[in-house]
Parts: sequence; C-alpha cells; structure tokens
Amino acid sequence: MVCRDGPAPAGRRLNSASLDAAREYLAHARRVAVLTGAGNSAESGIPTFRDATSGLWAKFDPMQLASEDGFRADPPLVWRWYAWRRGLVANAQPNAGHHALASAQSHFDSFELITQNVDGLHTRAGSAPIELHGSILRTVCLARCGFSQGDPVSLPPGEPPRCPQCNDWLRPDVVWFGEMLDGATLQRAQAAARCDLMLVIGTSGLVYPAAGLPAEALRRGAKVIIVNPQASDLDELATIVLRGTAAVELPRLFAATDAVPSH
Ligand code: BV8
Ligand code: ZN
Repeated sequence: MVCRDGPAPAGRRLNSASLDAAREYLAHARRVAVLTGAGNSAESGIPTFRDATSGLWAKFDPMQLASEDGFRADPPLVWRWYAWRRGLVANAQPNAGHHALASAQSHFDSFELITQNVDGLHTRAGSAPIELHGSILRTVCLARCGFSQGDPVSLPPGEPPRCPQCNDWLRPDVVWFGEMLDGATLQRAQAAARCDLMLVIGTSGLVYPAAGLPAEALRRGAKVIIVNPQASDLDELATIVLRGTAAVELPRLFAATDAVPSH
C-alpha cells in the first residue's frame, strides 16, 4: 500500500491510512471516473491477459489471437479462443468489485465507468459501462457489412459462422490490436476523464489509448487511486495505490459512501 500524500507510516496502519485517505478523496469528489481492466473480473474466474500467457492458452499470444491478422490466419483457432472465453463468462458471476461499482454510481453528481473488459460483467452487475474494447457477447461481420447479432448462445463452438448477408466470416464485436477504437466511444471516455477522481482498477496499464486516460485525468487536476495487487505501469501517476484485489478493496473503499447521502 503506498499513500502518495504525506509520510508513509510503516506496517498495517499504512493500509488503513491509505484506505482512509482514499475514502476522504471519494467523500469530496463530485465527478468520479473509473477505468477497469481484466483484473476487475479475475475474482469472477475470468483469467486476465497476464494469466492467459501462463494459463491454458499460454502457448498462444493474446496479442496475436486478438488481432485481425491472427483471425484471418486461423479463423477456427481464434474463434475457439473466443468461444472458450464466452463459456467462462457465461459461467461467471459479477464479483463484489463489480457490485460495489454498480451501487456507488448514485452517490456522485457524475459517475462514469470506463472498461477495457469485453466480458459484460459490469452490465450484469447493473452498471452502464463505456465499453472501450467492445463485447464478446456480440458478433459482427468481418467485412463490416452491417450484420450484427447479440445471441452468444446460438454460436457454433468450432469455427466462425458465415455472415447471412454477405457470406464473409463473422467475428467477435471487440476491438482487436491494431484496430481503431470507436471514435464516439473514445470521446465519451475522454470526456469522462474530466473528473475530480479517477479510480483505476485491475489494469496493467499497457494497452493504449485506454491506458492514457489516467494521465489525461491527472492533467485536468484529478486525483488517481489505483487498486491492484501488483505494481502496474500506472503506479507512478497514482495519488494513492491500494495494494489489493478489486473484490476486497472496492467494497471497503465505498463502504463509507453508502452512509453518505449523494451530494
Ligand atoms: C489502436 C479486446 C490505433 C480484444 C483488447 C503496434 C501495432 C499496432 C498497434 C500498436 C502497436 N504498438 C502499440 C500499439 C497500440 C496498441 C497497444 O497499446 N499495444 C500495447 C500492448 C503495446 N493498441 C491498439 O492496438 C489499440 N488500437 O491503438 O488503434 C492504431 C491502429 C493501427 C496501428 C497503430 C495504432 C487497440 C487496443 C485494444 C485491444 N483489444 N481487448 C479481446 O479482449 O480479445 S485489449 C485487451 O488487453 C483487454 O481488453 C485489455 O484492455 C488488455 C489487457 O489489459 P488489462 O486489462 O490491463 O489486463 P492485464 O492482464 O494486462 O492486467 C491485469 C491487471 O489486473 C494486472 O495489473 C494484475 O496485477 C491485475 N489484477 C489481477 N488480479 C486482480 C487484479 N487487479 C485487481 N483485482 C484482482 N483480483
Ligand atoms: Zn456481412
């Protein structure tokens, strides 16, 4: 636990000191933005990309699989990777971190949840996230002919179906590496970064332009609070780092706001 403000007392007190300081910032914040990454879903059983390079798909590089070149090189392989992830998501439940974020939103004048995750768990918890990288629960035409479908259950597991409109492959409705993010979505996220406080939850801070949002918030005078059990590329930007997991730290962080009527 590192508290950027003031001397860092040693030991257990540091945890509560950082948590108290973080709660204090929350208590005075009117415009809150949250940026979540794969770590926010880790306690729901969804492997993070870091895990993915150590887990079942360790022999594959997510950077390769989550790319159009990777898909075109082996559509069935990439399709099976997404089918496996859709299966994990279907069997997963939002965790206490998702629920803490969903119930916190009514306590602030403005509360924008920006997620890099494509698993839909924030939505299932009751949030209305800005999904920077799309959703694996939606499927679209590779040729972008306009065909889109939102029923992941009906999809075949082994290889991508053909588009009923133009017969090209169908693909997950996610932003692959090397692809542009949807302009309007990115603009919404950049507008949300004009906040008093940005919480950065469960992200290694390696993927841009998402990872640039905390620096943008800082430039506009926001405080930045990171929740992550490990060090991340964004720690240097943080006013406070809560060295813990989303499902444990977020309920603790927002516990006091439940008692505080919205501004
Ligand atoms: C773009 C959807 C303009 C797909 C994702 C060279 C060529 C082409 C592009 C680039 C290039 N060099 C750089 C780029 C830009 C590239 C990029 O940033 N690359 C990085 C890796 C160097 N970005 C892009 O390509 C973006 N588009 O720039 O367009 C352009 C166009 C053409 C050419 C150049 C530029 C598009 C990026 C979007 C990619 N799509 N997802 C899918 O999911 O299948 S990104 C994907 O990876 C995830 O969505 C997520 O965003 C990212 C992984 O990041 P994290 O979420 O942080 O997850 P990670 O596993 O890394 O970390 C987990 C963290 O959680 C850890 O810190 C861990 O400690 C913590 N944790 C673990 N457990 C817990 C926890 N925290 C809390 N609680 C716990 N329990
Ligand atoms: Zn089509």
